[in-house]
Amino acid sequence: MTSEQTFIAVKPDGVQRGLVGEIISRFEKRGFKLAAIKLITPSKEHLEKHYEDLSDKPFFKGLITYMGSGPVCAMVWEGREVVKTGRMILGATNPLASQPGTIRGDYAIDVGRNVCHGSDAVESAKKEIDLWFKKEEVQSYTQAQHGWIY
Ligand code: RTP
Repeated sequence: MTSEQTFIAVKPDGVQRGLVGEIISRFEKRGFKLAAIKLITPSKEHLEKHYEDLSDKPFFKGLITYMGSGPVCAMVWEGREVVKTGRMILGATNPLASQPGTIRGDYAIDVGRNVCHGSDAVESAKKEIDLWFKKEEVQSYTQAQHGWIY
């Protein structure tokens, strides 16, 4: 069974609004497995690395300030095609373009306060997981319900 991992974060607005449990719940109920989780207020340097591909965008400075404004709930989720499916669970980057039933489509209206982040590809997920977590913080285990979901 091929499985993969993705990096999902509840951004500072999502943490302040009490949406952490809701977001975890959606991934759990879908059948994905939580491999790592922590609350962290990321430094400017950390965020500049995370968003280095966007450094020439006009919204870059505001994005770094927003993302460093409070605790972020950083997570690693695991399962079959979790990178692509995780992005579907989150919805489109611009919440106004997100379908109802997605996290952004249900809880956000502003692209600059879009509640959550999800890796956009398997390779970037690996880079992001390495940036946000130490090896020993990511757990490897078999879930009791494994055989029922797959
Ligand atoms: P994310 O990394 O947060 O999951 O978002 P994404 O891949 O869907 O979108 P990306 O283009 O990588 O943008 C990263 C974050 O930058 C903020 N943003 N603001 N026009 C704007 O003001 C604008 N565009 C993007 C959003 O918070 C977006 O999630």
